[in-house]
Amino acid sequence: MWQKVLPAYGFNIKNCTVQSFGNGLINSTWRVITPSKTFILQRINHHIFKNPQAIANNIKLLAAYLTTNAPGYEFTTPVKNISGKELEYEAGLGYFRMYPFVAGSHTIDVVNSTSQAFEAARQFGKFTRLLAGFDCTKLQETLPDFHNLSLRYQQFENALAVASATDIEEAKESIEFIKANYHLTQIFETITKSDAFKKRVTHHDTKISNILLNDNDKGLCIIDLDTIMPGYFISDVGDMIRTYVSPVSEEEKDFTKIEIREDYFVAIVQGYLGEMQYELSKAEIEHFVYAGQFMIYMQALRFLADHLMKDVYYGASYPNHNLFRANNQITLLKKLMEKETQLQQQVTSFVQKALPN
Ligand code: GN1
Ligand code: MG
Repeated sequence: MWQKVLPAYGFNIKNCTVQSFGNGLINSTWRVITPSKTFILQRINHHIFKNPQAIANNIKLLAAYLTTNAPGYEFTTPVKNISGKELEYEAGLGYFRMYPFVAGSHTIDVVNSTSQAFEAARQFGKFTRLLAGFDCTKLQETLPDFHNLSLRYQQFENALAVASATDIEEAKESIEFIKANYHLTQIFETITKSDAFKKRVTHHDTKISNILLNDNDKGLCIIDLDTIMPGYFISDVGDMIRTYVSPVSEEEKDFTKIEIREDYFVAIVQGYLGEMQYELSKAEIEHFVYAGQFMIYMQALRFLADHLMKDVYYGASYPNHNLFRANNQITLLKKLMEKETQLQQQVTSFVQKALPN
């Protein structure tokens, strides 16, 4: 489909090499090598992002603020097509945008050193910190209620109401676990009502592949800016805990490989709080480990609901794929809960050490 899109940017497809890039579940991404420069082309899944223009507007506002208030900060913005637009619409194919490829950068799919976890956490923390003075209510919600756990729980219940009896029977234990841990949703509800929890500019997809690293594995900048919206810090910290702390991803079917690596957790604390400690309230810092529980629980119930709804959202490449993913996340959540006290203690000691005497 990129064959139809490249001419809109003035490229002759005969001179371009195009490779599929990354492994996101929602959007499609390609690397486009032209004789002069390399680009990243992405198709926005507009069944999910129903208002692609909102993404483009948000990025423009943030880029303008950062250019003035944080000159030198690397923030990748889309290139314009030949009609001067950042968003390219192709009838029948949907919306696309193209980013310049940052020279000397690479991405990784799996965190395999604490320093990578630190670098990523620092970049996501720095991003929110640099935008602390930006009025986040100016941003549009590119995915309304994306991390609204109450609504996600409701969707899970709706899925249960329409699922087949066989599917429910097969997923019985997983369903019971989600229901038994409903208190995690209630904590979220308390957060949304509390003045101690602030909405800030939040990335909402802090997986490691959304960080560009340089040749020495130092963080360069954040990418995948579609879900940047006002949000709570628990979304960003939570998805880092969810995806960096275990040596295996949500795709792993051998759950004995799922582990909580405390040193990786500490790397997230150091990287993120090194930037954000003085922005966060005491109550927010006390919910650092909860952030991980919140995101893992929400991901588990989203996978489970999708399984019960016949994989309409995430798709599946083998039978029960989303049930496996849900159970993987449930295993991770159980292991995180076992270590809650000792991990939160790591947060407390970091904060105490960092406080000026
Ligand atoms: C989706 O497409 P990708 O991989 O960036 C999902 C995230 C999930 C993730 C799980 C818009 O992200 O919320 O955490 O899959 N994004 C959307 O792998 O639903
Ligand atoms: Mg994404």
